[in-house]
Amino acid sequence: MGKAETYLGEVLGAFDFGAPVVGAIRFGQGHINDTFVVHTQPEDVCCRRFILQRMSPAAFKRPDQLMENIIGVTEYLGREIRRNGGDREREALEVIRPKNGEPYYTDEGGGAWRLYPFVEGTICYQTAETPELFAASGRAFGRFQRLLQGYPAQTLHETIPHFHDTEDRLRKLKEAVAADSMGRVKECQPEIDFMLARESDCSVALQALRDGTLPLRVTHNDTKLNNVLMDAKTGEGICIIDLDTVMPGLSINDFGDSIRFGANHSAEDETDLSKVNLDLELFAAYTEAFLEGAGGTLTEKEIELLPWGAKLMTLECGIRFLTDYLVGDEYFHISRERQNLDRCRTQCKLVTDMEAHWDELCAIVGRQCGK
Ligand code: ADP
Ligand code: GN1
Ligand code: MG
Repeated sequence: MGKAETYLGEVLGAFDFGAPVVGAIRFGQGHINDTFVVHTQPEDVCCRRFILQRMSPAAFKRPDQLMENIIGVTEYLGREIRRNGGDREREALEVIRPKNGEPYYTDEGGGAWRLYPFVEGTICYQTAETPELFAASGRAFGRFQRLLQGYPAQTLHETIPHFHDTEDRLRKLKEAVAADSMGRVKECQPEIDFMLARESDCSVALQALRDGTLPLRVTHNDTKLNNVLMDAKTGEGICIIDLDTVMPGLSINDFGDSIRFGANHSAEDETDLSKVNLDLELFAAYTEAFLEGAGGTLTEKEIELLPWGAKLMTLECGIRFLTDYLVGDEYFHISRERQNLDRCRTQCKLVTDMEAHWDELCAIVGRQCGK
């Protein structure tokens, strides 16, 4: 399929931006899609920006189904936001169709591209600078789940099958270890052993789903801090983005993925592991705010299992980074060698920290439901 830049000219011509395009440059720090910001020059205002994305061909095999999900979810969110007196343009993404009227544009190399308005006056953070900021992201993700409570889950396509199937993720790791196609297993034995030692953990949430202890909901499934845009003035979480993985899932995973990424002060690929530590204050701030945003939609059992969401999402992400390293970095974008292994190591460190502070995590969550 080739580099996204090869097709940029063709793709820019396929959309009507309503004004001359001044330029398009790579944007953001997502690991999956090829994201560009497009600058245009209307006559009346100084500049109007758009987000143009080529959906990752490695991650998404059916862009048609993916975009059907996104259009369904963004239109539904738009109606809910308006009904609650919110600002639809800033609080939910809106798909802009190409000139051919399809939900997205397919370039000559087969790449699938979509367009959104750039949500102005917002900041996308990579680390939680303060507990207040992290709490604001938690409120936004909790609210997102509440707003989608009534969404017809059966109409959603599974954009990535087995996405948060931690048992399956471990199985794939074992296959990658057995194949050792890049000869990298020898470098990662401690990390492989770390994951294998936690095999029974991988079943905790899935088993709770299977036996009906946890309900299936419409969830975001990729709740990193950089997937919520924060209002530049008020610091509130304004718009949830990166809706590629909105699918039926578990609320504890949405909670947990945010904790994994945001409840520490280091980058996901930090190589100095002494800097990678779970911050209990951030954990507590997020927990309170997520539940406030969710506004009573979570059951007591879901709340009780929130620490498991945090541990499992971290473990699972570590397994995924490690698997991707072993197969030759096919899935997550990398900008340097061994980055996926470094990412895996931070996740192992965070899991270790969570295990060491398990009782405190449970106590923080327990306080939220009066236990
Ligand atoms: P990925 O799946 O690769 O993470 P995202 O959809 O999260 O792709 O987009 C990558 C980055 O682009 C985001 O982290 C954010 O910085 C920026 N971004 C995406 N959509 C918008 C938007 N509509 N307005 C402003 N910034 C956006
Ligand atoms: C990816 O797309 P992005 O960068 O927000 C990934 C998540 C991982 C995350 C790790 C569709 O998120 O599942 O947790 O990287 N998204 C997809 O940083 O696989
Ligand atoms: Mg993203």
